[in-house]
Amino acid sequence: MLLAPIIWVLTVVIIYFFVAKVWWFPPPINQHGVAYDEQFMRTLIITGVIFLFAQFALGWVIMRYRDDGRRASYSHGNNKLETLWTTATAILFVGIVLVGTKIWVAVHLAEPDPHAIPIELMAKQFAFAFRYPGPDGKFGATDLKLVNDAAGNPFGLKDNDPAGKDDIVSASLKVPVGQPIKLIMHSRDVIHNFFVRELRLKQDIVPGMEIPLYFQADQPGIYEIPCSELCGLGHFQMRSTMQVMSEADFEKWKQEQAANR
Ligand SMILES: [Cu+2]
Repeated sequence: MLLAPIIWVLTVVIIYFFVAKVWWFPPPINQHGVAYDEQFMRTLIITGVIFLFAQFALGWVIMRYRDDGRRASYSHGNNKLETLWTTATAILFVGIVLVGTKIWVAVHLAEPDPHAIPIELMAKQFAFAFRYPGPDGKFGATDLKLVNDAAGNPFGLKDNDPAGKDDIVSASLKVPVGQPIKLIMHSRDVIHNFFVRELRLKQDIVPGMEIPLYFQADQPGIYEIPCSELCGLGHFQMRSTMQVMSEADFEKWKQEQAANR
């Protein structure tokens, strides 16, 4: 008898935490993030309403059919009802997926912007490194044998390549606000993952592959980049930051970095 009201109260408490947004994401900082959140809310409302009805029905069944001395009766079930709710669920969930796929496609399969600013990312146990082509706009050649973290050369830049002379290597990601970015991702050892909550983006970085990720950040600030693939003992401390800065600050930062080389 008590189980039914416990289930109902728990249901209401759980729904309250979602409606009041007690634990919620940080606000999105681009158009993709807004679209992503809208899709998340649509899914949450649909599944939330079903959850509410299912839990109240569960409590009602517990109350209605509790042991009160009556003889139990056997039921074969109802094929019509089974077919109905299975079909309705299938249509609903495939529908949600189809709507959501559009948002995924816009990030991962859309025509890339040819003017996107290229930035290289090298992930390794347990750090991220970023490389900018410098004022000449060209990435210098690299050689795996030259990779040397202690000497500040995580990419293995070749000293004798003039295109690499002005390359900028940074432990944190700096991007100009409102500009399309092309992040070219590599891993030196195991699978890592690039994740920025505020961008609503998450992409695995797979060794042996060059994975491009296009995005844009429209809100200046500093955002965390935690590695989101369990990549070894030091995984918990593998993180960097993304600083979204004004165009002028970004140019100034690049010049300073180039001057320090
Ligand atoms: Cu990692």
